[in-house]
Amino acid sequence: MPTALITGITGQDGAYLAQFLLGRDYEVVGMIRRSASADVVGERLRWLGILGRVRLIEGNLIDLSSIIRVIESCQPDEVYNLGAQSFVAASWQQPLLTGSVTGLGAVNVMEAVRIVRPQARVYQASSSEMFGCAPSPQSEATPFYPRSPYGVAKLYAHWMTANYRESFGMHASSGILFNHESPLRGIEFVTRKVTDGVARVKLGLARELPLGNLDANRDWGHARDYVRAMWLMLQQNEPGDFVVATGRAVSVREMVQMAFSCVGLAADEFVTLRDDLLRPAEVNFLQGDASRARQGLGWSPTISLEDMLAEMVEADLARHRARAR
Ligand code: NDP
Ligand code: GDR
Repeated sequence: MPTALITGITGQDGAYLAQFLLGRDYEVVGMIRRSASADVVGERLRWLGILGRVRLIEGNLIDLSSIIRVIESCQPDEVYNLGAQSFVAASWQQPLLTGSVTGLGAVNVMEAVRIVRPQARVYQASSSEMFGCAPSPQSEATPFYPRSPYGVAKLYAHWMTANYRESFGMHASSGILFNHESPLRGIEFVTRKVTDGVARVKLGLARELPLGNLDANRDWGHARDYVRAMWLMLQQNEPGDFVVATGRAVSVREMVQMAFSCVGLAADEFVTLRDDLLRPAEVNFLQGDASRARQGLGWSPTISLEDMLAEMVEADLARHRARAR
């Protein structure tokens, strides 16, 4: 039975990846950071019904010795580094923390693997934010131009992944994933904020939904599809970099309209614009070209944006109804 170590297992992707790997008979180990609120750790794993099936070990991305201990303890065959300060807007408020966790944290993981378990295959969670304002469609060949402290930190981690691959012969791959969402998406990200807002409005719990820039375009996919691509990268004989995207760009405005239409309401009646939700620098247009992943990994997305938003709205309606009981 192969063993996989996931950093960031308590996040959206970590939870879906754990579920995916359990379905393939992996032993799944998750590194979690110590919390004073231990009772809420693992909410997403609980939601998927797999909390009791994964082994959780404490460690922190900014503490190399803790990662070394985690790897010594579980001797993983595959390491998925999904842990990060991943909220772009917060990266201007906490640029140093973002650099430490999202950038240097990835190097700590690679150092720990190099020292303890160099034969393990490593996945680094890179991001379309690294493209920033580079022209679309963006592929592995597109020059990077990050626009946020988060994007810059991810770009550092991305190049360090390539550097460990080239310097030490490690099987280290970088997945350049475009936005992917699900009912387990953090409430601060725009799709989930919107589907939660739609549910509140529908149930009479709110009368408006404040948003920032509606003109940005994103290439949105479903996290369930995207964790499959992560795994596929580590099953290849050779490591590499892969863009993972749907190839369809949709504006925030259109996405909001789609989400409200799921409950038969018109977005214009509820959306308000708030300047304090605008970012110091914006990424205007992301649209990925995932040809390499399609050809090299045999990967393609299976869930449309419309179906995903419907699933998310349903889940948020159910959450609010359950709370009201
Ligand atoms: P989440 O924000 O949902 O999860 C982040 C995870 O990182 C959480 O488990 C969090 O733990 C953990 N974490 C944060 N800081 C530390 C730390 N210092 N030490 C250990 N763990 C830490 O992110 P997603 O699941 O959405 O994304 C997974 C990865 O993929 C991230 O690296 C993200 O940047 C990247 N990515 C995501 C995309 C997306 O659209 N979702 C697209 C491209 C890349 P805790 O629960 O304790 O906060
Ligand atoms: P992003 O996702 O920054 O692309 O990063 P987010 O959902 O936060 O923003 C997408 C776009 O929506 C606009 N927007 C708003 N965003 C938020 N969060 N809240 C609002 O109220 C709002 N109004 C408009 C934003 O300005 C932006 O243009 C996500 C994260 O998961 C990263 O970790 C990941 O690397 C990238 O996707 C790919």
